[in-house]
Amino acid sequence: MLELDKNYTDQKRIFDELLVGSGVVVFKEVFLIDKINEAREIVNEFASKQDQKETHFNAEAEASGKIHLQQRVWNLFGKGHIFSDLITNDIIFDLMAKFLGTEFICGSYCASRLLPGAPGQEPHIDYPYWDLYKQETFPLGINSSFPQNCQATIPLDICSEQSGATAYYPGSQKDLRYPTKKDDFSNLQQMVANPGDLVFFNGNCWHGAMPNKSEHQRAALLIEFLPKYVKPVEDLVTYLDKNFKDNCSDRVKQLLGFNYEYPKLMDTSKSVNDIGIGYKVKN
Ligand SMILES: O=C(O)CCC(=O)C(=O)O
Ligand SMILES: [Fe+2]
Repeated sequence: MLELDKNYTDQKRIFDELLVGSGVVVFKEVFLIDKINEAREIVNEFASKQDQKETHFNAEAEASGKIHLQQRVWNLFGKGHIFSDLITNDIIFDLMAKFLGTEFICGSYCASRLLPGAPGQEPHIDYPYWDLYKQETFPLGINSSFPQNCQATIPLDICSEQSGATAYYPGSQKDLRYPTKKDDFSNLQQMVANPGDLVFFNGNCWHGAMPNKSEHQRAALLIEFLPKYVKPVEDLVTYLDKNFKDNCSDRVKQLLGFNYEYPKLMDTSKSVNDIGIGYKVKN
């Protein structure tokens, strides 16, 4: 895991780490603690009061009757302005614009809260390949030669080995494959980080929440970033009211996919032809 401060200059080193290095980069002390605490309070409020929500990679927790210790709060854009504030951070926009293209979007924005005793998740890869175990539903020759995902984690509590910091298997992102029980996980590391830090990892890197063996909760914001053309896992838009959609910042509009108009109802679309370099030349 490459550890940097927020005044990094070498983007190439970061992208190499994500693509062909360990797969994980952590920036230390990016966010003000007051802002993290504001987000944490809202997450805790929802997680404590809401019914158990859909979650994933939790077969073991479910089988052992401990699923209630692994909580999710979804659709964070609509749960407080602080979430728009955190996700539009300059480091995120600087790096993701290069890594996934300038019109990159957000595919999911949730919180993952592990209460003491939570058993953790099965090792997995993230969207758009998270059901890659159904290999026949994916294209021939699929590979990890370029990124179609980047995950960001913003710890709200101390993510330590003890409290269940996300585990990862360094370098596993290079070979796009869903991990199996036969794989050797002896080299597992954990994304140890503190509130205020910002973690990026390649979603092809085998990873998963670890058991929370501490006495305190371990909550983190989990963000999925995607290139503009990948269908997101979470419907982030329907949840939001008109007021939010009209008044959110340009960065949030981009993250919600408003800048990329497809799929479009071509049959009723006004006849404006602007696709192709021929039109670019004319303008
Ligand atoms: O909560 C965590 O530590 C990781 C969660 C995760 O990887 C996922 O839900 O896909
Ligand atoms: Fe994951």
